[in-house]
Amino acid sequence: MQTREWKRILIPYQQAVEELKVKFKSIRREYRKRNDISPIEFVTGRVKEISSILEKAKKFDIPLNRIEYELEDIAGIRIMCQFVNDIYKVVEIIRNRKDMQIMYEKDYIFNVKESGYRSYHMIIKYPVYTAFGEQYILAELQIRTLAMNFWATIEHSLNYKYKQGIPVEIQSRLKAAADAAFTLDQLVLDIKDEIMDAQKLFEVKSSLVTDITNHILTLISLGRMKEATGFQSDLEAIISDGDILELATLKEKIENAVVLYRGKAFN
Ligand code: 0O2
Ligand code: 0O2
Repeated sequence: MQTREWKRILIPYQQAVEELKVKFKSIRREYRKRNDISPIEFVTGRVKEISSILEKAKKFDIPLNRIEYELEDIAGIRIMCQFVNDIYKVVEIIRNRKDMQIMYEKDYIFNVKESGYRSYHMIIKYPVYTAFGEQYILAELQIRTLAMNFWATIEHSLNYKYKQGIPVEIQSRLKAAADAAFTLDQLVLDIKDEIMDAQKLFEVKSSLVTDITNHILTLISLGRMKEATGFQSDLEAIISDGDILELATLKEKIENAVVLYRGKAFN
């Protein structure tokens, strides 16, 4: 097959990866907008390189005209989570969607691979609307924690270096590193509530500061420079020494001031 032909075949996969990235990033954004903690930390995606497609097809004896039906990870999405139980929350979110049809799932967290690899895989069938009509493609979703991702990234590079196979001695060290990464996941799960409280506090604080700053700008636009400057210095003082309650009180005060001066401006 010529490169031009490959490029044509890969178009719907590229589109699927872009669309799926947007969809999963939107879930994260929505949680954040609601001042809630997202089970999704970050999302990446890629279309498999032509050379890797050919290599995998050869390894599994897939004829070129069957690649689109039998190679499930030409379109690949990776969803990273902070905590192991977030992975299962993301799985539930995906199971409840109507725009992705799950073909099958592989839980490499319960069924750890020989190498030490852990992740949750979902193979989905996804509709893509191209210029020439609707087409269904297969995509692989890999859902994992930050620690699992760290390990898999390192192991992947070593696999690349040792084309003939990673030496046994390094393999057993890698296995130990995978178990250490999983122990880390378990340890942070034990203090998850503490971590989430701290993150939530941070989210609430930054949202209050954004609101107050926007109100200060409104006061300036209403010509209330003196009041705006007063609120600005109150805000700076609270940011350096105050707490969240003081921020909430300041927000209420400035909201009242905006209502008052807006009323005066329009009367
Ligand atoms: P933001 O503002 O950083 O959240 P893209 O095409 O750029 O949307 P791509 O090319 O698929 O995404 O993947 P890329 O560039 O590897 O990373 C995708 C997103 O994941 C980027 O965020 C990265 O910042 C983020 N990312 C990658 N590695 C890490 C990591 O180790 N930790 C964290 N927290 N984030 C990471 P965005 O989407 O550009 O936006
Ligand atoms: P790439 O470069 O990441 O795309 P396999 O039997 O592993 O060859 P299979 O049966 O199609 O492949 O599916 P499986 O086992 O679910 O693995 C699919 C993908 O999961 C792999 O794609 C990797 O991305 C990841 N993966 C699976 N096992 C390991 C592992 O031991 N280490 C790391 N780092 N990643 C793994 P590709 O095509 O192998 O590679």
